Amino acid sequence: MSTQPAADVDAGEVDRLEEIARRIRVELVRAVNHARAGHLGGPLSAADLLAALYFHVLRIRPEDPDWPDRDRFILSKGHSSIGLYAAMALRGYFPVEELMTFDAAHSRLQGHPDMTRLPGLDMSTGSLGMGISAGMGMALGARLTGRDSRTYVLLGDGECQEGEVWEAAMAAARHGLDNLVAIVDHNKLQQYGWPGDGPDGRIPPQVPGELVAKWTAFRWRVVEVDGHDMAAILRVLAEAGRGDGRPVAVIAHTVKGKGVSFMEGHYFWHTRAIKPEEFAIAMADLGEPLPTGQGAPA
Ligand SMILES: Cc1ncc(C[n+]2csc(CCOP(=O)(O)OP(=O)(O)O)c2C)c(N)n1
Repeated sequence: MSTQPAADVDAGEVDRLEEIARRIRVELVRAVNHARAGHLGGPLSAADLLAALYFHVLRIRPEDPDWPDRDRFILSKGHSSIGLYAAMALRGYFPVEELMTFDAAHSRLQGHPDMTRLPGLDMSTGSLGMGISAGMGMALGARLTGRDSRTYVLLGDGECQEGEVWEAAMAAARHGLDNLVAIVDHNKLQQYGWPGDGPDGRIPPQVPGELVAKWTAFRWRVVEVDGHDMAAILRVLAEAGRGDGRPVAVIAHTVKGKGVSFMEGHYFWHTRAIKPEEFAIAMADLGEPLPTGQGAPA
């Protein structure tokens, strides 16, 4: 649940988006369970951000995905594709049932986003670090063509270890791209990490405060937000991208595996096949208990 919505955020809209985020989580866990493969921890940590973006922030037309004046969205942490697909399906880009084709050889819904297959994707991603460079180019392109279009890029905190992220960050600041918004899903875990004294016995990708310091040093405007507090997310994104001559970095504090009790905060749920009894618990956690006898624990 979110904290008390501020006066500037409509409480009904917050409730609507929280329910959509819950549905995104349900659909993505179902699809990964069905595929017997795929990522879970990262898509679950990003679900609230994706709900806010696809159902409130982005100016998009699912029925006209190539609309030239649309806002652009790039899932730079492309391994979280199933979260993006769930948001897109619920928003009307394609039938929700198609999510069950996730990761199949001939599906449009590949393990990593493929813009040559699925209309509505602005970029193919999966090789970490590249999405923000493409987003920088799109933001520059919007300015050169005089379009009032913003570009939003969702990155992982582990991904921020890639040097290319900082090349793009430096160039975006140099060009004063205040139509560019980078959102970092700061769940403090990556794929395996390194054993150590941190969350889940791992060294986190950054020390506390490091991302704020680094994006600030690269001359971006930086805001921090609880990435599971819908009202706070809406407030922050309402201001981002309407800038003061600087690109904006939103550091969203999140929990890997958010919403599924036994996945929360555990790096090994980055990607793992779900057992039937685990699937039943996950669905119950997400408010969609399975009918008795369908994988329910004894
Ligand atoms: C260039 C590159 N190196 C390695 C990988 C393999 N890989 C996929 S996800 C991942 C961890 C990413 O961690 P983070 O960005 O924190 O993602 P999240 O925790 O949000 O899932 C790695 C190393 C990759 N996709 N691309």
